[in-house]
Amino acid sequence: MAATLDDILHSHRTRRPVVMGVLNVTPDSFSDGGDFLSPSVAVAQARRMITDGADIIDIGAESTRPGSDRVSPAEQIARLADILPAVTASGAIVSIDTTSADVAAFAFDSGAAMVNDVSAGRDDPAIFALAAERGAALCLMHMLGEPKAMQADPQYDDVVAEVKAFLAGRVDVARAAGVSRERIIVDPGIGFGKKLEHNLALLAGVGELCLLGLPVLVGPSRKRFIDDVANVPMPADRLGGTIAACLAARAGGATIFRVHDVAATVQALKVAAAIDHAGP
Ligand code: HH2
Repeated sequence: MAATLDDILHSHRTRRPVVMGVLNVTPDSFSDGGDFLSPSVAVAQARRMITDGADIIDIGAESTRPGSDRVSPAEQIARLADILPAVTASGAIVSIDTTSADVAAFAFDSGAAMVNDVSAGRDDPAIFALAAERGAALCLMHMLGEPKAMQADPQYDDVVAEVKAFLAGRVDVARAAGVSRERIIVDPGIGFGKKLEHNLALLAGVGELCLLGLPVLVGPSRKRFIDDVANVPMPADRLGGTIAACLAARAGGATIFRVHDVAATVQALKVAAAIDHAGP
């Protein structure tokens, strides 16, 4: 059975795995750009991910891949207008992947229950008050720099400690704007201003992020670090690496997995849980 929003927000306590299926309504996303621009194809993809076991559909209308250009809120809303309401109407829990309060407001008006903000409220601080007012769930992600230049030469002394401190600080800012702690999810932002060693350290160090006492989301799906490790140039071929990363993060305590390939991820999480239950 698909998780409720409460199940998702309590997943760090229950250890229930939650799968967030990615639906990019963009011409330029790094792995599925242009695939789901047509409303009928996008809605069919959302339905398929739900059938495959997705608990949340994360819909984005702006690519944040390295080097990407910004998309205005009006253009994001135009891309979403025929798609997001149809997905919420099908009963799915919808998350809007945006850093714009205007786009989030449109999504909430159309039935979305969550905002996934890769800038953690730094792009448009009004997003916190809006999430608070609507009682929405809020995912705060770490990113070093901006998508345009974030992969230029990211540097950290201690990436896990720095990401954890950043997230703790953004949680405080969100709470000061009225967001309930019970509605917040945190995410280390795999691939956002990180070299290979940083992505691996964060996946290995998820347990440290879990000490924040909030659900931890990870989004390793099809990302370039998998190519760096295993020489897989085509994003669509990176399923094995995606699953390995999800299972490693799960072992560290992450409970929410943002992926393109829902069925295979759900299968892997079920088998991992069954093995755990059989253990001593
Ligand atoms: N990754 C992407 C986009 N949004 N949100 C969260 N919370 N965590 C992530 O790791 C994350 C995210 C990038 O992946 P994708 O949506 O497939 O690509 P693009 O940004 O090119 O649309």
